[in-house]
Amino acid sequence: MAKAYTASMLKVLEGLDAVRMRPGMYIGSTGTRGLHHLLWEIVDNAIDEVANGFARSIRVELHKDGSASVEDDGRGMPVDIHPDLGITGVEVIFTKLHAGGKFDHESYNYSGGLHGVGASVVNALSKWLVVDINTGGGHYRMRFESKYDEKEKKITSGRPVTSLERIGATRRHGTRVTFLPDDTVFEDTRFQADTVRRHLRELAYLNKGLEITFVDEREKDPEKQRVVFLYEGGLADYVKYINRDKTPLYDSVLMLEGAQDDVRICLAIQHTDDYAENIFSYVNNIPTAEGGTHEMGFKAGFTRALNDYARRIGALKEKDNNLMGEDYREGITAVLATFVRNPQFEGQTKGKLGNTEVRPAV
Ligand code: 28G
Repeated sequence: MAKAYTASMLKVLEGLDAVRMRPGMYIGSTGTRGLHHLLWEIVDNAIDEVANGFARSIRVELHKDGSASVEDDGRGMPVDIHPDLGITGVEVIFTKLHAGGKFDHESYNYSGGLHGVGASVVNALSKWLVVDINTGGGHYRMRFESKYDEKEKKITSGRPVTSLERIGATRRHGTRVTFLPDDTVFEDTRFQADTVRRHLRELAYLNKGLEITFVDEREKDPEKQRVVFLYEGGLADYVKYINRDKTPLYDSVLMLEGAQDDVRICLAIQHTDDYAENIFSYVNNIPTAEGGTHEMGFKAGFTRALNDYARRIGALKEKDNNLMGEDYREGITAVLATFVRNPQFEGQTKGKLGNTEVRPAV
């Protein structure tokens, strides 16, 4: 048992070294996009905990030493021993490569192609990473480091340098991850406040009711240090935000939500006096700028619904041809968010997914 454990663990840790050898394969680039991708990766995990119905709020902090923290108020990563691997769930999460990277050929690729590679990739590309877990019973901490190994004559990535230590009692629950991106991997390790703010605002719009607090401890102006994003109107608020300097043709924002099988969709629409159409679509919180079947389905359904309506109220007579989609979309601002349940959540019924809700305007 001990021997098998050591062997399998060695293999796992070699995986982290492979990430450092070809970072671009896992996070796209070692430029500023790749750097921020580390942060999005951890934020995505926190959002999953929210989407699954276990957490309500997220906090993102940028620290003066260049590190970043992400915190959720969910269940806390599993601190018990994984039956097959013989290590704690926490250690599995930070040392085992997960689906999403090209490492795993079975896994899907989103438009960005790189989301969901997992916390282990962030660990591998950080100088150090600390995870704090509150289970409702105890406060646990574990630390990982990447450093030059004299014996191996290379950098060993993301190695545990402590065990998962119980450092106190608590009634709180949640996970907090703090990491320092490695300056030997990234061209520039400075997180950009504007980029982070924009991304977090977008996520708050896409996930109605999710509270995201952003704190930039490097910011000198105390007014700009802290901001909370929380949109009870979700995509309707997003559309209002996009139309803030335009002239809407009516006050309300049409909002549609529905779910079937493993897909949940959310849609918000408001027309303006513009000529151009402005459609933003997403799958699992990732922008799909090139469109896709979700956007095509929306357009086809919207055209049909309005033609049907036009006939019903007599605006189109029997002899008239249907109008074209472009006619109905002139000046439209629409945001379409599609959520597809990942296979890993098969059998899971609790949470936001699966709650079908269709309701009219705000
Ligand atoms: C703060 C920064 C990012 C997370 C959890 C909670 C659980 C978890 C995370 O499980 C996946 C689950 C069991 C195999 C799950 C806790 C079940 C029971 C969790 C995060 C797969 C790992 N108790 N919170 N992962 N296991 N927050 N925030 O990463 O089946 S990750």
